[in-house]
Amino acid sequence: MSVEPAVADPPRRHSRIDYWRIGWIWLALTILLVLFSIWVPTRLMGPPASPTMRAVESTMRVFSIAASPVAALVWAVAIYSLIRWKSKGRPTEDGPAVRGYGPVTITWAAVSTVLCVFLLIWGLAEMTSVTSAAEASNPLVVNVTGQQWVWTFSYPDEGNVESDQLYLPLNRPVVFHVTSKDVIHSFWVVQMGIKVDANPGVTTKTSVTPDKLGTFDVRCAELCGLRHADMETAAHVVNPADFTTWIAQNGGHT
Ligand SMILES: [Cu+2]
Repeated sequence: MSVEPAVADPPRRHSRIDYWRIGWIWLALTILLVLFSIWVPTRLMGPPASPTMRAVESTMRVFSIAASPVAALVWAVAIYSLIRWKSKGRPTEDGPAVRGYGPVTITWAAVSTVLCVFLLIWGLAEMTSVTSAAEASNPLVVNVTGQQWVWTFSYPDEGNVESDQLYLPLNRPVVFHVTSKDVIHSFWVVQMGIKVDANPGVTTKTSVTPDKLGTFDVRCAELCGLRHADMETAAHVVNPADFTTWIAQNGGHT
């Protein structure tokens, strides 16, 4: 019985990692992502139509900015590695192994902790202010019912007027009582910054004070079947006098 001679591994060329280059890529990406965070995400939903939406936008902006250097670091290492160790054909060796290094681990854990605590405190404070602002006295109650694939709104304190478009008076707090007739939907008034699940057999609540005249988007934000994408309607914010007129025209009273 013959023993195969052991084949020695080819000598490894341990290429050095150029930390400065990674640093420059990180810095450039961080700047790009911060600029993106400031200008892009909040503009995708149109001008805000409530204090809630303004609070949501500032939270989106702050969270995106805080996440930018972290995302940029991951991308910088990935981009550097792709370029530095790119291989044509079958690779014959791996890149240099990165093993545990105390200071990096400690820095990483400390920065993550500070970021998480900051986001938690900011998030809780914003959530509290948005909720308390919307729970003002004398709110208009609107019952919202989702079903495949339409929204129905009714006004229980105004003679149960019913409509497939949402009408709201300017600057009056509104409380939405949301439910569904079939599957789970999600009631989303885009430019007002409110979104809540519509569950069959359950009533969920959300509230907002619209502070801008105009027509805004109501959408379903939960995949609910074939025509989910068409499940949208309009929210009209009108002057209080016009709202009273609209209620009266539809057989109700304020
Ligand atoms: Cu849907």
